[in-house]
Amino acid sequence: MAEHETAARVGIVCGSRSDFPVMEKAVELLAGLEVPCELHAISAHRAPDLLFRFVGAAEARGIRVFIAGAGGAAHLPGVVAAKTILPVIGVPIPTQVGGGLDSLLSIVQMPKGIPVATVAVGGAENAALLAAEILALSDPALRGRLQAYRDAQTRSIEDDESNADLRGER
Ligand code: RP5
Repeated sequence: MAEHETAARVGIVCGSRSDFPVMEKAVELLAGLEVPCELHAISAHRAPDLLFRFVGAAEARGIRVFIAGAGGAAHLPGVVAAKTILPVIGVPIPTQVGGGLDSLLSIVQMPKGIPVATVAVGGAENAALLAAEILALSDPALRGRLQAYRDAQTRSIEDDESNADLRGER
């Protein structure tokens, strides 16, 4: 578990430590936006009771959004969503099956009634941005940091050397 000093607002969970290289991209992005988060490896099928305890206690500890990553028969995000009314964002982990098509379909094809917002295969950065956007609905300072992130991203493209001849057309 990686825990920041202040209470986590985003709970990040994945099915295995082998998912950490993908999920740590979300941790890094949230840290840049000054959003406290925590990262856990809790398999939904190997440790369901621990997963239920984690999800059940999370809201009282300050968590407002979950990011859940899993690969293969990726039921973890759906199981998390089944146990909470907080928003859940699913991250399909790349696998040997079509680059992670199995994970993508497992997460995106949630039957009606229990939604999981699904990002691209390996798309942990977008999961972090979406989580931050949800939190920013009630956090103007975070909204400002998200806008600054967007502006910097746009500037880096406008300032790219390949676009030098287009600068006068701004
Ligand atoms: C899933 O199975 C995990 O999310 C991981 O992506 C995949 C492989 O898990 P390990 O064999 O690395 O534990 O549950």
